Amino acid sequence: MASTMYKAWLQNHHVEQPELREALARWSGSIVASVHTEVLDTAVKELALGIKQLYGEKPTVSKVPQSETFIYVGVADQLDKSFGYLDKSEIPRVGQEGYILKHVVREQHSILAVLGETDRGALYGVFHLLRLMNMGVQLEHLHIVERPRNQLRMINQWDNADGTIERGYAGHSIFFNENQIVEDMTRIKDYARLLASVGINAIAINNVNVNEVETAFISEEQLPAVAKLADVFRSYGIRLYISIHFASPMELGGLSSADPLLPEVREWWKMTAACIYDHIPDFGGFLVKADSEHRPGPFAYGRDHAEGANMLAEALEPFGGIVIWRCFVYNCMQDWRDRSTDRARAAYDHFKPLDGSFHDNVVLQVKNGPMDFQVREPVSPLLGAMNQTNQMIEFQITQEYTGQQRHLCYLIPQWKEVLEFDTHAKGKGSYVKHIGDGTLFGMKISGYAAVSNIGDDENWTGHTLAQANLHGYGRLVWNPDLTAEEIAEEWIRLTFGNEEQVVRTVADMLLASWHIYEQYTAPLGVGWMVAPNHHYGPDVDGYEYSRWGTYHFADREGIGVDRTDKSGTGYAGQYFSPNREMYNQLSSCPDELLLFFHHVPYTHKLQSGQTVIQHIYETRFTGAERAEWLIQQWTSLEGKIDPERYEQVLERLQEQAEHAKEWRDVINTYFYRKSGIADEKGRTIYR
Ligand code: GCV
Repeated sequence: MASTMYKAWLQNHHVEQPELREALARWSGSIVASVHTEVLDTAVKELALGIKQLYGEKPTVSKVPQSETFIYVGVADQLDKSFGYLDKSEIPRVGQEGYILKHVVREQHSILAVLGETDRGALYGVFHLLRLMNMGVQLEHLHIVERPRNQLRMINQWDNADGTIERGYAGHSIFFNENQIVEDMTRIKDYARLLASVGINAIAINNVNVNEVETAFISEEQLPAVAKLADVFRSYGIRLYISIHFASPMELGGLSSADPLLPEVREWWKMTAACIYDHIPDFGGFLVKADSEHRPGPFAYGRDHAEGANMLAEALEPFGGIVIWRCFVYNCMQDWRDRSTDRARAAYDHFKPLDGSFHDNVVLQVKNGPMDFQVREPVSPLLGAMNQTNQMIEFQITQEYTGQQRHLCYLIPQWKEVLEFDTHAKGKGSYVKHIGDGTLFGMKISGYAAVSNIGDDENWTGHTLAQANLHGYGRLVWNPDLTAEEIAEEWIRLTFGNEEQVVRTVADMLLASWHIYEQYTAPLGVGWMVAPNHHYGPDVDGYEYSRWGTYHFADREGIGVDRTDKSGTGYAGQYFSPNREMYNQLSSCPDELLLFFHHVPYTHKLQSGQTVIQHIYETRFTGAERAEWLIQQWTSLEGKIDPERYEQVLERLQEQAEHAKEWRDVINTYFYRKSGIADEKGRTIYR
């Protein structure tokens, strides 16, 4: 039997309360469905399994009703053929992935209908119904119409063929082992279930840094094994994508160049695409990291990103495939002495001039911030800056810079802030979420991608509470108007059950955790200050004299990066007005981003009224205290959470609290030594 850790938010806890059992039991005996596709088959099986786990008995599944009450699962265009209790006129258009959950009473029949316009819609509808059952929601008079707001709801695996995972903190890859694609697909199927249950519809299975073995995933030899992965994901409505090596024509095809304008290179990609679609007819397309962090790309041939991406797009176009081209492009060989280069500017400077030159089946994948998934960054100014180019937004679920799944850091509130940011690209109300859903500029392709946080650890995510970030990402990109509170509460109920004390306590912990992490790590938006390479733990000057372009410029007078138009790198000027002015002016720059935009003395007064130095001390002390508070909250739930998960989380929280003290002391001491200014409250700062 799968452990509670493993089942994550698909627990389907056995329903004990008699009233609830009685209310729901009437529908739980019988499912009616006319299964004619694989995905619909998945939907019916998931529903039957869920009901069995919830109520203890497996429902019957039949094509025609065998009792007066039943759940009907189907797709709209099959209705006439199925039976006459529902007709099409009652069914609003819900799109390719939407669904209706409706309680219908007809003559003596009481039907709970789960209807999609397509089988994928029906699958999402089933998972929604199971959520309601898990949360004890009344199903009588149910009438819900849902459709996802965003088109691409994607997961990026950073898994390598050797079984390691770049920035993975939860064990080894579930996809690859010793340079082979795994043969036993059980765990991959369970992952597909988790993803589909929150609406994910696309996955890139390998790291964007593509090494030798993964380069060959698009070869005739490897495609049969890749196709098996595609089969598993397909049955859950998820399309498979591959990260490719830009120089594949040389690495695999034996050509002497990968120049995107050479006819033989273009021909090679076309043949390769045809071969991929022979094996995987619904293949999604390519994810590409090019000319970034030493990856090959079009620059080597004097070509630009559009020329590179369009070549691939042309090869995929006849088959309906797309190219997802990442904008994480910057100079990673910077000289720290060179103050004129600003890494934050790079994505905008590279891509904005190319607006309008990408093919229709290219979409640019832009990281949420201009640097690299720090605990606090401004929203990337590239989002909104291109009104003739498909764009999607990239988040990082894996906690590379946010505690590596050893610290609790619930990221939904951070992502929510990004989605609600007003870019002013088309005047007031030009929110990032409307770039994500494509409506701001009427884009053909748009959506979200996020780097996964799972591995082969029993609980998938290292820290059991980090499961909430994977769940929350899916739910948020299904509907960006859900609040972080709603998403957290849903996850807790599905994961730990409906006991109110558990729900309230865990929600408080999750919702406070991002700020807590921010409080004891790098201050006021300046970022980094982590140990180089592995990025865990404090090292204030770890990157200060390196080539990565990630500096804080602290000296004895002050700290921060001047990115203003007047005296700095001009990065602030990449935003639309009035954001540009807001960031340029000291008086209006939000405190939490002050040091990202300005270099100020330690004695500078924040809008909060505190000086920068006192803020640094204050928040480090508070952050470390609040990490202890997380432990108190959790231990108040002893006996209410199963021992396995209780102990696992406790152990991580204890490590976090210890480590938060290390952060506190390293940062406080560093700034005390630099500034010579003491803490106003005289707390312990080591000399
Ligand atoms: C996959 C950061 C990470 C790298 C990652 C890169 C990227 O630099 O540290 O591990 O590489 O981002 O997003 O491509």
